[in-house]
Amino acid sequence: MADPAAIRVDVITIFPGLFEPFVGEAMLGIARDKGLARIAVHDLRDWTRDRHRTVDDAPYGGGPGMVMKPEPLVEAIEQIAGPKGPERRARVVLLAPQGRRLDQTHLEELAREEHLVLVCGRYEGVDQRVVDLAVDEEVSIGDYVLSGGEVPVMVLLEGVVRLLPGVLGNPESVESESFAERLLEGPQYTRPPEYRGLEVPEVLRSGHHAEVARWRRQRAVERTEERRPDLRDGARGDEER
Ligand code: 9D3
Repeated sequence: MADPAAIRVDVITIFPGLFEPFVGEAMLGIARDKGLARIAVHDLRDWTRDRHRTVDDAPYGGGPGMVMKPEPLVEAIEQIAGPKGPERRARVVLLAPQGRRLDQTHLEELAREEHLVLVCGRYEGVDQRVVDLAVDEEVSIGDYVLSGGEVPVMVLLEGVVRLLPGVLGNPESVESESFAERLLEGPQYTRPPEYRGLEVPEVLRSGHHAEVARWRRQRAVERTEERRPDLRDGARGDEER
């Protein structure tokens, strides 16, 4: 049952409870039940030694908020992933606003790893020595401000798990994605054919497969042009700037 090729994922967080319903959810639950992914969530406070289980402290140089202190994080990461260096078999990813922006290509790369360790930052950030000593890469999910790395880890995890071979029933829906990256999906309809005066376009009900394909293509190009001209420009990896 337990596929030896199964990806192993460890999450380090001060809010392990947030992940409980999430990892049991549809796709992640299926991946786990099928033995395709082994997901463990760890409470960072288990690596503290003081009575108050302290994980943060005031920033050197002053400023607002708190910074995650280095000892619990470095010790947790090293225990789970081993020391940083060529011997390490795991890829340690810190979710942080200053990280590289996540995209589909990056998810595909992460889905090929045998072991991911996903570290959730909180407060104003983590002590730089954690990054220097124990983290392999920093990843952001986009240019907007959240309160911590927990939701970004869930985004990354869901994006990775659905790419694992055997998770989705139809590999076709994964395959069409390199295409989908460059073109937004056009409008979609299901029954009834008329709803509150709004009709499903005639061509979709016509049964002319070639015409349907042409119509869908046109709507997709139109919508991409309007909403995401950056996708048409192609040039992956150097969007904006
Ligand atoms: C005022 C400077 N802020 C950095 C842009 C401080 C700051 C904001 C938000 C520090 C930490 C956070 C918490 N966010 C994350 O940990 C985070 C995040 C995000 O906020 N947006 C997109 N991706 C990510 S990944 C981790």
